Amino acid sequence: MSAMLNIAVRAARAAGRVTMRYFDRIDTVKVVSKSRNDFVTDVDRAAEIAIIQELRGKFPDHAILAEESGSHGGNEFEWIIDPLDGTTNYVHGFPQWSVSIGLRVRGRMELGVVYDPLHEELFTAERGGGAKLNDRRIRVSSRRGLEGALIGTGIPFREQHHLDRYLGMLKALIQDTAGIRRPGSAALDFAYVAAGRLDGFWELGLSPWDFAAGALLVAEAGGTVTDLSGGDRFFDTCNVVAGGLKVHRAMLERLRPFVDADLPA
Ligand code: 2AM
Ligand code: CA
Repeated sequence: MSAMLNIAVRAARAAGRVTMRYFDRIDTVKVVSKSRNDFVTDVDRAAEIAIIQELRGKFPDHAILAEESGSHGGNEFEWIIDPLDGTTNYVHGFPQWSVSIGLRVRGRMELGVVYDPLHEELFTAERGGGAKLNDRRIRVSSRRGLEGALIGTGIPFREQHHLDRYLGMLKALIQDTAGIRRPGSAALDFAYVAAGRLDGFWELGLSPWDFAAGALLVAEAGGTVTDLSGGDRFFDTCNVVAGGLKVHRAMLERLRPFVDADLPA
């Protein structure tokens, strides 16, 4: 493991300790609404501080983009951080949430860590080095199409002007697959695609910290990650489709009829 990945893992574990400390006494945690259906707690903030302290201590010149504290300027090395992905699950005691840390250098993802402290699962990837779960190599599923596929997604929760369009997509994929899951932590959904637990995943209107690390995990596990048109502009559109090559291709085909000028790819 490279020294940088090592430090990212240490930062993720520090955040994991913060989240675990409060998970079995959630009733003591104050929940604040950032916007409609978008929540933050002191746990999110404390976990983010733990990550930034760890990274800033080693890399004082690097830039940071973090969900709760925004953008901290720096050089061309940019850490993209979600200290607690799946806060809604977390505050309900629903055991599906994670810590996500990615490093982007001159616009290209170089490393990614998604950590699920509750299940003690650490997903890591470095560009060119493959993807791992707790130090064992993982690969996307080799399924050859949508038949029998298990697909993850996220239901639009904040802005719902694309809801009908999303429901059309959902219907198309429900009809052709073995099932759809909406676990609630996008970062972890990408990690599950990387590990072959989900054959594919799509969601509209994500934020970069939801997918930065996860997208690299999928790519390094042999999968494909694109925007809705099959291009690589998902950091701009924040609409993301991921999966093994064949499942991904079939998903794009089913989603295409719902993409037009109103919904950028
Ligand atoms: P968050 O907990 O870090 O905000 C995908 O649905 C992503 O949207 C999740 O990873 C989650 O990340 C975010 N999200 C924010 N509010 C949500 C909500 N009310 N329901 C589902 N997801 C939400
Ligand atoms: Ca978050």
